[in-house]
Formats: sequence, structure tokens, C-alpha cells
Amino acid sequence: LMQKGCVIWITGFSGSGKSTLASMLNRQLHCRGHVSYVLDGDNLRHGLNKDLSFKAEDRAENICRVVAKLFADAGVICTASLISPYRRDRDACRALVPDSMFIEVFMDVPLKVCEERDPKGLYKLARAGKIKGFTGIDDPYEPPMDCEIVIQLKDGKYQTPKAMAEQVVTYLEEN
Ligand code: GGZ
Repeated sequence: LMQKGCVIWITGFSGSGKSTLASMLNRQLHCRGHVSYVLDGDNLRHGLNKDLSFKAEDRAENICRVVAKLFADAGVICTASLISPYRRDRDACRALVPDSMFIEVFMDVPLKVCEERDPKGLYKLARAGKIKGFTGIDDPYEPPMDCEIVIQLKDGKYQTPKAMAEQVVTYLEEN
């Protein structure tokens, strides 16, 4: 089975649906016979990147380590799902692969909606000052200015994982 590797880089707030999209996308790609895997920020931070904090330098390092791993796996469709709040860090990753092989996906979900969902109660802790430097609360997030795919809410609600993944798969098939 011959396929070209590529990087699908999903960026957005905590609670915006990055991990949900990443795992559904992975499933749909497997079903189509592709070799693919997911690198998820929250998972990596329990393992490989356990020593890293959420300071700007460490958020950058977090990303660099992911990219190092991507290089080790040429030929695979790698989906990276990280908040990756800084534009310069995402652009640095983009610069490491041929441009057509880097697909940046922006989860365009307003902070208010992510905060209402608050699946792990982290926004609540951040608002209470119990987590410092939380993205969107007291730490920056720079949305992409020109990315390949934007995932939006539909009628103010999250789309289904299936619909989101299909939007990405369609892009891959057409490009
Ligand atoms: C943002 C934080 C923070 C702070 C803990 N800021 O939605 P989650 O909970 O399950 O996943 C988030 C994860 C963010 O890790 P990333 O590696 O994706 O971030 S980055 O790309 O910015 O390095 C969130 C949780 O960790 N979390 N503290 N202060 N998110």
C-alpha cells in the first residue's frame, strides 16, 4: 500500500473538539486503508512530554517533540491535536514539511462555547485562579489567519464527529 505521509495539525481551545475530531478521523482513514495515527497534546503530556509546563517556551517545546516524532514516521498520515496557541510555533512546524503536506485545521469554536462545555472542569478551575496560564482565560490563543480547513459550529452547536471528520477526508481526497 503506497501512500504519501502528511501532517494534519488540529489547533483550537481546550474543549473545542480537537481530540474528538482526531480519533474519528483516524477511524475513517483506517477504514479507507490508510496508515494513520494521532498525537494528542493531552496524552503526550502524560508521557513523552510529562516534564513540560504551559509556559510559552514549553508549549513550543511540546510542539517540537511532536514534529520530531512525525519525522520518524514518514509515510504515515499523522494527526496532531494540540492547542498550539502560538502562530509562530505552528508556522515553524509547517516550515518543516513540504507545504502541500501540512494541513492546518482550525476548530473555530468561540471560547464561550468551550467554557460552557468544560468537559474536565478545567475552565472552572482557571476562572477560580486554581490553574494559572490557562489558554483563553489568562493565556493567549492566536487563531490561524490562513489555514487549510476551518471547522465551524452548525446552528450554534458542535457538529457530529462524523461530519467533522468527513470534511477533512473530503479535503484530503480533493487535494
Ligand atoms: C491549556 C491546559 C492547561 C493550560 C492543563 N492551558 O482539553 P484538555 O485539557 O484535555 O487538553 C488540554 C491540554 C493542553 O495540552 P496541549 O499540549 O494541547 O497544549 S499546548 O499545545 O498549548 O502545549 C487541557 C490541559 O492540557 N491543560 N493546563 N494552562 N490547557
